[in-house]
Amino acid sequence: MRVDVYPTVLNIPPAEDLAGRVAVVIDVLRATTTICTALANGADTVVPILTPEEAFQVAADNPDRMFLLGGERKAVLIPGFNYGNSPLEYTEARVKGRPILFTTTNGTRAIRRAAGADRVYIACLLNAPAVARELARLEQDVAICCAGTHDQFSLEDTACAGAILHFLAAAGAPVETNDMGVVARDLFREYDGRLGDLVHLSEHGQRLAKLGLQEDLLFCAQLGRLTILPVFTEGQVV
Ligand code: 3SL
Repeated sequence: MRVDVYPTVLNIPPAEDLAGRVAVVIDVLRATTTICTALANGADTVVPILTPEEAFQVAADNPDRMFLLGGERKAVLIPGFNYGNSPLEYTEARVKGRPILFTTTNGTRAIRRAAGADRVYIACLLNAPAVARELARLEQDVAICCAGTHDQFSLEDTACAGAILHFLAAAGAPVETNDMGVVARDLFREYDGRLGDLVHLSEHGQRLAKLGLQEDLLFCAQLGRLTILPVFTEGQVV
């Protein structure tokens, strides 16, 4: 199977190039970690939305659905939203059974851009081994789509892509990858066992640390904590 890694939202191939492939979207800090955590804690669905205005509109148009609003701009809570983009906010007590309209700077854009693939998985370090096992089972070509940060390469998303490649190899999958995939796999192997260091070293990690979000960094760096396989289908992640 062929597994290509794309480092930023801008590099995600157009729909016609994703057709026939499985996509995996990664935004370790913090959108896909938060989505996986919310769903693991029983959220009904997470709807990736591009702008806060659109989120307010969808909520106003569907009052019966009792949407929660979550996400960030510049890493902080959007005025009028229920929750920000910290996975620690999405506890079972708050989200169980609730649909969430979710908008973030890079992550939700990446998810929407990957929509042309046959199937779109949402991944982070928490569920990377489980996602790799699923890809090995499917035996289909894969596009690993890293969100990156503000259209730049990010260490943490690349390492997560590398973790998926590493666990695919461990599962015995015969994988061919692109140059970005080689870099990603080597980066993961270099930091395996100390992913917390990598997340703290990353530019975005340092930005979040300055905002006092060190606990988020520790949480997002946990490899294999979850086994869920969230899928983006018909406009929502379930
Ligand atoms: O850009 C995004 O999608 C966010 O995950 C960024 S932040 O960690 O909330 O700053």
